[in-house]
Amino acid sequence: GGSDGAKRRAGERAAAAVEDGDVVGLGTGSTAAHAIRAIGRAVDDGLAVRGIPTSFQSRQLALEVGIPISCLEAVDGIDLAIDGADQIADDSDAPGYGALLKGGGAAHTREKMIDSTADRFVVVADASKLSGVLEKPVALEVIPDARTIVADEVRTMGGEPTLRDAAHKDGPVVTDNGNLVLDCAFDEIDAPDELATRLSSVPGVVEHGLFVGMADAAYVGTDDGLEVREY
Ligand code: DER
Repeated sequence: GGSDGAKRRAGERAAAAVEDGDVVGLGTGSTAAHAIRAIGRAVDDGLAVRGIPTSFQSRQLALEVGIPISCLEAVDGIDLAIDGADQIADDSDAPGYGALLKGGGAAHTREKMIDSTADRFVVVADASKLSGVLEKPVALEVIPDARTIVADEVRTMGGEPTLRDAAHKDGPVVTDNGNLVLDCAFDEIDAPDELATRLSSVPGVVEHGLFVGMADAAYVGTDDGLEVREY
């Protein structure tokens, strides 16, 4: 969903904040891709940066557009991470304001590693991602053998787990880390921090898609402009 123009405005606004010498976390998905392409153009114009990809897809795109890439072990921290989201909690009166649901691209494990360690993490999205409360399914990356015990545990928590099927491959989606994805519907998530803590403690769960208290800002593309949120 969301217009490509809105996604492009969001991605390019985030890319404009990249400074010479920065180590930049390169997010996954179609909105972050606009930021990656814009950074590639800045590199062509002489900007010196190193990119840390969050997925095979973002690494492939970074190579395509000429961003020098590195890895977490080879850098001393990340200055700015730019990443997309599937939903952004946008009720400024709610405790979960600025919480994100991520994982639509099954890349949230590496995304969270990089987004969480960055000095500044900005989300790029179109306005369709804004929601008063997070209410989309929570993506869990799970160890393949653990999918049934994790699904059972999710059900006891009131969630409804669904193994994510691949679109162009028989069988389930397999992540960059060789694991499976359970999409867990919890209806409205009024206390994202509590659910995040509970999901993290389930044996067999590698990572969940709740990013609570992590985003420093959001650049949200609208039909005719851009909205900025600072958290
Ligand atoms: O997987 C993710 O969390 C991605 O950021 C992704 O879901 C956002 O995708 P989009 O920018 O293509 O909507």
